[in-house]
Amino acid sequence: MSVVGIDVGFQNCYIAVARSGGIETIANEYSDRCTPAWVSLASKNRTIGNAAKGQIITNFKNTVHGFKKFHGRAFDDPYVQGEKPKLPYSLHKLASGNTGIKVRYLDEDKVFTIEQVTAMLLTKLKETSESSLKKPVVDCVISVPSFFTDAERRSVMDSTQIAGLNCLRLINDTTAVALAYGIYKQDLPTPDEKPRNVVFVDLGHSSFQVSISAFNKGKLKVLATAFDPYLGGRNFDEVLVEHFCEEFKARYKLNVKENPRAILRLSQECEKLKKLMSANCSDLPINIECFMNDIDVTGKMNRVQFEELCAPFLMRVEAPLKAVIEQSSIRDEIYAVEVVGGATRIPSIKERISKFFGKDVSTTLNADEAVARGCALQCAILSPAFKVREFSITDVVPFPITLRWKSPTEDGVGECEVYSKNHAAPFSKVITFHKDEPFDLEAFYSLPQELPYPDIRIGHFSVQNVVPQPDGNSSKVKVKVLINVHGIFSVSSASLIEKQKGEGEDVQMDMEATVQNEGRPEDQLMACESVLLCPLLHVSHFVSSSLPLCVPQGQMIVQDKLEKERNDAKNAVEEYVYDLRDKLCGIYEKYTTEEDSNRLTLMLEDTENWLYEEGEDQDKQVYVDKLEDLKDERYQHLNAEEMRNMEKCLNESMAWIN
Ligand code: ATP
Ligand code: K
Ligand code: MG
Repeated sequence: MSVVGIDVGFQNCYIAVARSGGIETIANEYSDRCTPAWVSLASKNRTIGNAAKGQIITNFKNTVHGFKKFHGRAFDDPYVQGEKPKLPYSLHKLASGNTGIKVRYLDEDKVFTIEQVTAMLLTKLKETSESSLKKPVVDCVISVPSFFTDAERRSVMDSTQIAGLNCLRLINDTTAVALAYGIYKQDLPTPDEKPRNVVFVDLGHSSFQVSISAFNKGKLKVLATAFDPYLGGRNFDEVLVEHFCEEFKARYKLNVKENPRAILRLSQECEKLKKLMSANCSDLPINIECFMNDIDVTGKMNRVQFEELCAPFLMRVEAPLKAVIEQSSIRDEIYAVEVVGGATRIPSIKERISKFFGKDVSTTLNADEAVARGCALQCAILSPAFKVREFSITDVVPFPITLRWKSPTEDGVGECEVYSKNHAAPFSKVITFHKDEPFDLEAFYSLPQELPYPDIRIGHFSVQNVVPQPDGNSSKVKVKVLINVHGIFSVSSASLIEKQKGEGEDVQMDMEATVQNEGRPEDQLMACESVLLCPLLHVSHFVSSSLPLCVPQGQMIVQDKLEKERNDAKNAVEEYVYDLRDKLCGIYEKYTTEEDSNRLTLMLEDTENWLYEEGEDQDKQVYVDKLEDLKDERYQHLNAEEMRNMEKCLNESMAWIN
C-alpha cells in the first residue's frame, strides 16, 4: 500500500511519498517537483500539468487554471462573478446552481463540473506518484485551505472519488505544515510541561493562512486559525499587469486588455518580474517581443515602486496575524514564526510578519514542499502499512456552526451553537432533545460576516419515527453530530431513549436540547437503552455533481493515451530523420557512396516536408509505416551487413565506456 500526500495548490501542486528512508517529494515526467494546477482540453486529448500550461497561449479558451476556489461555490457567488471576466475560459451555471466550466473538447462544446476538472488534475498527480512508486496509488491525504467550508470540502472529496483516490483525510494546509515541523523535533516539551507555541504562515498564490499550534512530545494542538482567503501572490501579479497595461497604452497606444492572449503573456512576464524583484532592489526590465500588432514592448520597475503599487495588499497582511493572536490569547510565548508558501518570498511580506511578532521569521521548512510533506506524514500515520512515530493532531473548526429546529416556544424556533469558532476537530457531540414527533434540524454557519461567501447553509437533517412515550410525554431523543477528519459536518445518528424502569416521571427539561461533548469521534458511545431511529434523512446543502461526466473518465484516459501514442509515433519519424542525417555526415559517411548518400538525404528532406504538410496530422499507423519505409530504404542504400557490424562495434564500445 502506498503512502502519498498531495498539496493541491491554486497554482502549484506537490506530491510527497513515504519511503523507508523518510518522506520525499517526487518529480513528474518533466523532472519537476511542481505540477501546475492546469488542465487543457483539445480536439484530440487533454493535457494536464506542465504540458497544459504550455498550451495557454495557443489554446487559451480551453486551458483551465485558477479553479480551486470554485469548489462548492454557486455560480452567482460574488467571487465567481468577480473572477469570470478575468478568465480566458468560460464559466457556466449548472442546473444545481454550482459553477461549471465550458470548453471545447473533442471538437464539441462540453461542460465539466469543478469536481471533474479537479479530478483530472488529481488523476495526473496519481499517475505521477504511481510511476515514481511503481505501484498503484489509492490511499492519500490531500490538503485544503483551513477556511474551506463544508460545501468546499465535500466538493473536493467528490473529486478524489472521481479520480479513484481514497482520501484518508483532508488536512488543512497550515496543519500539514505544523505536522511537518513537529514530528521530527526531538526537543518538544513533555506532555505535562508548558507547550511550545509556533505560528505558521502560508501565503500562496490565492490565499493567506495563519495558524498557531501548541506542541508537546507526540502531539500538536491547533489553537486558532485566521485567514484572508482573497490575498495571495496573484494579487501582486495583477497589480503589475494593471500598471503595464496603462503604461503600454500610453507609450505604444496598445489596448492590451482587449487581447486575452496579450494579457496572458503579460501576466507570465509580470510574475517573473515579481519574483526577480524579491532578490533584487535595482531597476529590472520587462521585455516582450511581438507583444501586439508586431510591436515589441519594454518597461521597468524596481522594488520600491512595486511596494508602493502593492501597498493596499501589503496592508492586509496584518489583520490575520492579529486575529490569530487574539483568538489564541497568546502573545509573548511564541517560540517561532515559520513561513511557507511561494509569496512569502516577497521581502516586504516577510518584514511585515517579522515586525508584527517582533522576531525574525523562520524559514526552516521548505516553502514549496512543506504542505505536501505534512500530508504524506499524516497519510503515513493513518496508514496501517507504514510505521511512523505516533503523533496526534487536534485541529480546529474555522467557523461556528449552529443547529436550528422548529420549537413550540414563543418564537417558534430553537437554536443551539454546536461548534464554536476554533472548537477542536474532529469532534462529535450528542444533543438530547425532548420531542414527541419527527423533527428537522437545519445546520448553518452562524457568523456570516466571517465566511468567505454569502451562503451560510450547511445541511438539512430529518429525524424520523419519533413518537411520544406510552404515557403521552415527549421522548428523549439523542442526536449525534460530528465534524469528521475531513472537517465535514454531519448529523450522524439519532436514537430514541427508552425509559428505564425505576426512573421517575420524565419531565420536560428547561432546555429543549442539551449538548454533551463526546470528544474524538472514534470514541463511539451510544446508550445501550437506546433505539436507533431510522432513517435519518440527510440533505447536505452541497449538491454533489449530479452532472454525469460528458465524456466518461475511462474514455478520456484512453483518448489521451491514443493521442500520446500517435504523437510518439510522429516524433519517432522526426527523430529518425535527424538521426540518420547526422549519421550520414558522421559515422556512416565512409560506408556510403556519394550517390546513395544523396538519395538518402533527399528522402529525409521529403519526409521532413511531409511532416510539416500532409503528414502533420495523421493516424498513428501512418507514422509507424513511414518509419518502417525509411528504415527499409536505408538498408537498401547502405551495405546492410557492413553497417550492422559497425553498429555492433559501436554498441560494444559504448557499453564498455558506460
Ligand atoms: P494556494 O496556497 O493559494 O492554493 P499555491 O499553493 O499554488 O496557492 P504557492 O505555490 O505556495 O501557491 O505560491 C505561488 C505564489 O508564490 C505565486 O504567486 C508565485 O508567483 C509566488 N512566488 C514564488 N516565488 C516567488 C518569489 N521568489 N518572489 C515572489 N513571489 C514568489
Ligand atoms: K503549493
Ligand atoms: Mg498552497
